[in-house]
Amino acid sequence: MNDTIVALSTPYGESGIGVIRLSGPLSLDLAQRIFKSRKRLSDVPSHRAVFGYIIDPKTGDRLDECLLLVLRFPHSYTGEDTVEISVHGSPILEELIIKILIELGARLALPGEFTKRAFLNGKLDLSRAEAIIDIIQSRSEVGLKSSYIQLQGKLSEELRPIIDMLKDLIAELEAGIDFPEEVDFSYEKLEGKIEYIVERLCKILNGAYFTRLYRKGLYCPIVGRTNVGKSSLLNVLLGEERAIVTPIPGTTRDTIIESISIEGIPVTLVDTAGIRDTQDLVESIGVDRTLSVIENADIVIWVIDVTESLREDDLEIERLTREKKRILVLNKIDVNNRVIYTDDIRDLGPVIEISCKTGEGIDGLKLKLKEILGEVPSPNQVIPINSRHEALIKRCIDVLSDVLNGIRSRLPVDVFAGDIWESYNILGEITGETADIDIVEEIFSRFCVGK
Ligand SMILES: Nc1nc2c(ncn2[C@@H]2O[C@H](COP(=O)(O)OP(=O)(O)OP(=O)(O)O)[C@@H](O)[C@H]2O)c(=O)[nH]1
Ligand SMILES: [Mg+2]
Repeated sequence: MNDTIVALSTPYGESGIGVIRLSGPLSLDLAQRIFKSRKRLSDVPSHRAVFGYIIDPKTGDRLDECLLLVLRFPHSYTGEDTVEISVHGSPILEELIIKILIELGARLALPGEFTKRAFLNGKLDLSRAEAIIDIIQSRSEVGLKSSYIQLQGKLSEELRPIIDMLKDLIAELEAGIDFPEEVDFSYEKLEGKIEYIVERLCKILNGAYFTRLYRKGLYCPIVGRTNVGKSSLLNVLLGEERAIVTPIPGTTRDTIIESISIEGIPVTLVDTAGIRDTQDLVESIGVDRTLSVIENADIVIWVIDVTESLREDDLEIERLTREKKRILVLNKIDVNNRVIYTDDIRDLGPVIEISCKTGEGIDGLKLKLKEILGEVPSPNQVIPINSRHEALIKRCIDVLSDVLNGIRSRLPVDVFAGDIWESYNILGEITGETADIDIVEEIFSRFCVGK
């Protein structure tokens, strides 16, 4: 980390301003060589912006006017000397400045490298660094709030005392193994402590469902056989003519994805190709996609046409969605020749009657979705944990359950001491203190360049 990195930190393309960021020991020196102002940068205090000119160091030509911000070690985002140069947002100019800085000795930053340096310099732990990606990628206001709470370190705060307890336990057990006469050891006390830790971990795990809900929302495909009105339903829920609707069965061939918001939670609606046995190649690819969409669904909206009795294709959908939470939507209730009624299919799940043509029942369907969402707590009542953390905590609970079994069977301490070590290592992967370099690399590679 003793080199100096540079990247454009704003999106590439014409814009009001573009920010070029330098971080590392040579930041101020390199910036000084392309920058002219009344004051030398070495005399500018930290967190101060200076107005000046970008110059070409070879010719001395002025390239642009700019504002330059000096952030000195250790009080910067990365924990190193950092310079942020705000220039007019021209991609040609930004590229030229970066090229010159590289010629002078800087290196182009890798994706997420500024944040990785912040992590390696102890400015952030790993779970907080991950929160930064989530903030950048958030798709809803609640998702943003939940990610910000993670950035503030709520998960780390919850884990800290648990990790410390495990560390103390390990020290105690090791002392007990080495000097059995001097340490008074009790299975009961150890059991109590491990039970307490497992309980705390289970409580943290409860946050996973809601964190996912805040950040990703509900994934909610609209499925059914051809021509029942799936695309019509997508359009009414969105309030716009998004998908093509025709009386020809097999109109929708690809999945169409759109989002609506219910009580601030993003609900991703997916219009799918109607399921039927088909010889048409394009349509059959569409049908395959529908099957994988169903697999990932949180809730399935199963649309049934009330003007025709259930066919083999409908029964196929019933089988495919049986294990899922689903809402049965009886569509086309405006017509006279109705043959299916709620009582006929009540056993298959909650039923809502609608007409996409008149709009009848649509509010009822939205209410039903809300009901399925249930009481969603506000993000500050939930410990934010992403799927990586969730998997690690589950693994940790498994390992500690084995330890508990060992304790209850009164096995010798050295049999399960290793598992306690392992549980400590697993939790350390969340904060980063015991994370492998590969894991760290993988996490930071998900960032954009310049962050
Ligand atoms: N009367 C009546 N007709 C409807 C209603 N909803 C849809 N339709 C008609 O049913 C036909 C099929 O509608 P789509 O929305 O294209 O059906 P789909 O399920 O998306 O069909 P595929 O994409 O082919 O699987 C169209 O002619 C619609 O106008 C409704 O509530 N009442
Ligand atoms: Mg369709």
